[in-house]
Amino acid sequence: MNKPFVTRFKGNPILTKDDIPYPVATVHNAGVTKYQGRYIMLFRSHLDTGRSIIGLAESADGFHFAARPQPFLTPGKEPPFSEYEEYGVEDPRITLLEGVYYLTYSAYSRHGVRIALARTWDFQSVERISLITQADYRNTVLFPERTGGRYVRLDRPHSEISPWSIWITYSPDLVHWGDSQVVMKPVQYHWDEMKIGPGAPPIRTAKGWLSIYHGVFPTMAGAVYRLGVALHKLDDPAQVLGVCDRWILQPEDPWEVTGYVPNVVFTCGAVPEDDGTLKLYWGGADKVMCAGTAVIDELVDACLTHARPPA
Ligand code: BMA
Repeated sequence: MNKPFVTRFKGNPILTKDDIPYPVATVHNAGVTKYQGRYIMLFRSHLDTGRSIIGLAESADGFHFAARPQPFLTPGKEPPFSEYEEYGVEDPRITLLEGVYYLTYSAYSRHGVRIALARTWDFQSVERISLITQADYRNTVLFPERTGGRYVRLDRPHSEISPWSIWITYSPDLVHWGDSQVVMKPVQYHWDEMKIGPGAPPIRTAKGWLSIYHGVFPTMAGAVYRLGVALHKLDDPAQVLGVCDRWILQPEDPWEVTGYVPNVVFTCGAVPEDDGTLKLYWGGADKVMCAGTAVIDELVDACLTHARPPA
């Protein structure tokens, strides 16, 4: 048996709807970062209407989280956000970039799903900046640094013609985005053959940007969501140096196998630590939040030594 890449925290799930002081049906797909030495988790919750909002939980150790009494981000009330967030806000990612914490999240409405950008300095107040994609996009992660003077993101447009793939897009100002190109595609009859999407915002390592992504496999019992890793070139992240052939995490625990949507592990965030490990966070079956640890060098080496073609 292959050695697992991710060691699950023994206290999983780390956050569930029972821990939330307001009524929610789920707690899942959270972005996580460190702020003033503490861990901040922005988690998605379904309401009983089926629409989603974003809450905030805090932790000293990255495993034991306490939720704030009020949600952090609910559908915007001012144009243009009021129209495009009418059906909810989902799957937040957090990137610390030039001293500001930026959030990218899915904005749902009758017009489809697109990505909104917001920022906070203190996780007390949050300021919406712009809607930064058209419909239909999900899973957009900002790199924590500029490349060649430009801001960079990985994103995942929908397509009727091609399996949904990972793209890269650039911006001079975080608002206007372009120069898109596809960088990674699902591989046929492979664990990620149906579709892939960016997961956690990329992490800088000595050998490249580590990207933890999700890949989906269709089965007769529905889709299975797993996590994989890819490495992008530091000074040109459009170049994928390697994609690990194996997944690094698949649904195994009971709360990953059954829940709101069965057989899902889905990440929106990972926190690198000074000791060379990272804390990985994932939603289990779209219902609870889970955590685990991995050794960054092992993930990087897996991209380079067990590589499958990126596209
Ligand atoms: C995707 C998104 C995610 C979700 C996943 C599994 O399409 O909706 O938010 O976790 O499906 O249901």
